Amino acid sequence: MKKYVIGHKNPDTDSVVSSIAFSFYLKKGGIDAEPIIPGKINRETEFILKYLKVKIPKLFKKAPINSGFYLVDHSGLGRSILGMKEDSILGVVDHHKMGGLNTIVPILYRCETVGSTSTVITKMFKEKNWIINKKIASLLLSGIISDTLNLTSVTTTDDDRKILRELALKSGVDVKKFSQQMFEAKSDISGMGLKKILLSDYKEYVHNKKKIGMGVWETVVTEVFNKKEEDILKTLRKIKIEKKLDFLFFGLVNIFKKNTIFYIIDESEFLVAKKAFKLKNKKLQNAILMKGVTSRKKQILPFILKSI
Ligand SMILES: [Mn+2]
Repeated sequence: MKKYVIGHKNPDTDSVVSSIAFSFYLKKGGIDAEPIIPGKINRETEFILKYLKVKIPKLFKKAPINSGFYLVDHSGLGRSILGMKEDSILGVVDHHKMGGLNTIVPILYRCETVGSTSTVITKMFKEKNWIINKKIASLLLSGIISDTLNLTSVTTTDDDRKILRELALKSGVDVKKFSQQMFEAKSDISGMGLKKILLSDYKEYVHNKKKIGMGVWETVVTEVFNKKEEDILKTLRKIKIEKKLDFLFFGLVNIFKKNTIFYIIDESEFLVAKKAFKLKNKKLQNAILMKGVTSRKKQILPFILKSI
């Protein structure tokens, strides 16, 4: 049986570099598993792979049949590639809330409350006393920088800080300079339509039988969105209908200023957000500035789900 390592849909840097690094880890343990991606990589990941001269994993639109899968950076079918089946999952390495996986046999399941899957994978290498080569160290370092916004997100733990330091020594990468270049690459929207931006880092959740969509766009340049509020709201309302959602939210995250503009498209979303974030306004506000908020996973999603 052919084996693969795969991250979540709308792949971000952590999910792509984790796939590559974990396949390397498995190989050390005698398991052949090819890293693949379930969608096109974003511009940050593109910059990293090009810079490190690492080839982009093969893209699949649907899970290849008669295969086994190691899921990284996600754990449930909802976040996984189309056609994924529970009984073809061989293992999970993750740092998200549980994705509702139900397997028929015991599988490798490693989930930790750290800032990135790359952190978990580095720990797994260390536990085995396996040497991490320069290239893999650079990839894992990129995953930590990307997910924790260079250790500034509230999701950052002491493990992330310690491991990033170790990986920087191993790889020889100048973290400050490299992260700056990563964030600039991530912020490049040239040639991208608004809809593509809104759906670039988009996730769906089912909670209390409601279907919730939530996208974020992490950037160092928010000015280009300043006069686009109406367009953003209009496009989001279209997406909500297209995807048959009960609620749709979008957050524009400013990596340097450490804040998020949270877009609220209609009354129903406003009611949820009002309760979630204890907003004082009685009347619908279409965009709220959330200071100090940069993490969907920890600072937005749990409150929205609770409120729903
Ligand atoms: Mn991640």
